[in-house]
Amino acid sequence: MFDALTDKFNSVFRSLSGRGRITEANVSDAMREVRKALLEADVNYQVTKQFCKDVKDAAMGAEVIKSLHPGQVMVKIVSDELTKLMGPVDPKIYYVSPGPTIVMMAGLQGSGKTTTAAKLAKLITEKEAKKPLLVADDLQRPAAIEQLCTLGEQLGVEVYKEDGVKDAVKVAKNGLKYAKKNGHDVVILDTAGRLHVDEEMMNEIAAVSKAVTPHQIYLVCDAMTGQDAVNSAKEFNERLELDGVILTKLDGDARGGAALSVKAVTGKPIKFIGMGEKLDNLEPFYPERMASRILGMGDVVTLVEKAQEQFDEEQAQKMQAKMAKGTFGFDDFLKQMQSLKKMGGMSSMMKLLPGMGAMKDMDIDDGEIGKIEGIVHSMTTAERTDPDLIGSSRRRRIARGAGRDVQDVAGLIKTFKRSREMMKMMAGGGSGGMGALKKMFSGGGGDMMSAMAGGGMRKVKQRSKRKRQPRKKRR
Ligand SMILES: Nc1nc2c(ncn2[C@@H]2O[C@H](COP(=O)(O)OP(=O)(O)OP(=O)(O)O)[C@@H](O)[C@H]2O)c(=O)[nH]1
Ligand SMILES: [Mg+2]
Repeated sequence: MFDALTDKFNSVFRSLSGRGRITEANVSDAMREVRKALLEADVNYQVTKQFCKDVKDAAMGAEVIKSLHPGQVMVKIVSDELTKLMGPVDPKIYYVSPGPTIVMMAGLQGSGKTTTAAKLAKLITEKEAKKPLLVADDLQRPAAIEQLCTLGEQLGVEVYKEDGVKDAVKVAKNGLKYAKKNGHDVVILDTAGRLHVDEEMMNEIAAVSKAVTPHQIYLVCDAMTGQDAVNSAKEFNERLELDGVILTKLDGDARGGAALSVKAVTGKPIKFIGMGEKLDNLEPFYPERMASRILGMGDVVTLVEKAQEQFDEEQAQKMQAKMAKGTFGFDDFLKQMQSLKKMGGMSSMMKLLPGMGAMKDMDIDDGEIGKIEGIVHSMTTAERTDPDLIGSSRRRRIARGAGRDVQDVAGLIKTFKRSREMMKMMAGGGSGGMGALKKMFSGGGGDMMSAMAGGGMRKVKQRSKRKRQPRKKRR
């Protein structure tokens, strides 16, 4: 997602890092690059212009925190401005009482209305324990009713339909009546789409809207159509009382233009995002998370903020010197873990790491650290300083001592060595303690975390590996 933008932002931030201070000149240079990248990503021209101005103003006014580096301050500023650009949003669905709450989907042909109606039905059934009714109110396309019925069947959600009828207002009204009679909390209306915004479609959907007065009207937009999606959103917004936009096919949107412009151009927030064809690929939209995704960094901003509160600068400097020299041993490793613990526990930190978002539902027990501690404590002092000493018989001894499998020990040593290599590489940049810490998390975090997690978390290790692939080429 948003690969080009992510790469561009990264190269801009890299060019700023290593400089002592943010000056007007280097911010201007950076912003020229950012502007180009945004326009290439199909972000609306006005939006781009305003965004770059806002970032520049914020950057010029920003106090550069001593322990951070200009590149990082810029990351934070850009992230904040991206968040502002796409927000604020309210990801909650509001229900009326007494029900049913009426939700209407509108949008161009093929934008994903029918699929999204079904996804929404699934979400509110599972997460909010409601009983929705899907109403097949697309009477234009012959197969539309059947498509919705198939989806309804898959979900076990009832679909209201009338075969051979052409009056969308009538079907909507009857659907609502049916829902009231049968105790449905929510009615989701699937409507017809057209190739372009045209009078006939607008009249039909406006008539349906007037007849049943939906509580929520969502415009479904295909993110892959970029500016076209934004322009159609503008037109729909002029004719209907939109409550929000559902941006679909973000999984296939490599540019990000629509995601970034929709709110600024229409004034309507993105409420949900479609992240795939499967029915559970619908997520509430969070601007700060999207900003992090665009910047390709997990929620590193929060991580840096947290680290800043908790991290011992002096200790960090020492660690960094060791990392740079490659003399970072298992004892230092344990110290790092203890720092992490202080920052709020492994599981909460994991969620903030780049590429680890997928694990947010997984419960990572801080006890995992204990297992690694056990392994490290079974090593001799010499082994902790120089893991190269550990051959197969020592591995067996350590495993016995820690009460773990030999593979667990071997796995920990292997990933530790790899992390150490990476740290050496990254810490060489001459940046301060925080810089090293941040880089470690944003670049080598996967390895570091896998190493920390050790044998008990092989599943996690594989996932983080897969996710990390694209980061490599940037370095
Ligand atoms: N990759 C991806 N595909 C999606 C997403 N949402 C919908 N689609 C696909 O987009 C295509 C069109 O989706 P529909 O739900 O039929 O679109 P529609 O707006 O109802 O189309 P009409 O009824 O013809 O106006 C289908 O192949 C969906 O599987 C998404 O978030 N990601
Ligand atoms: Mg449809």
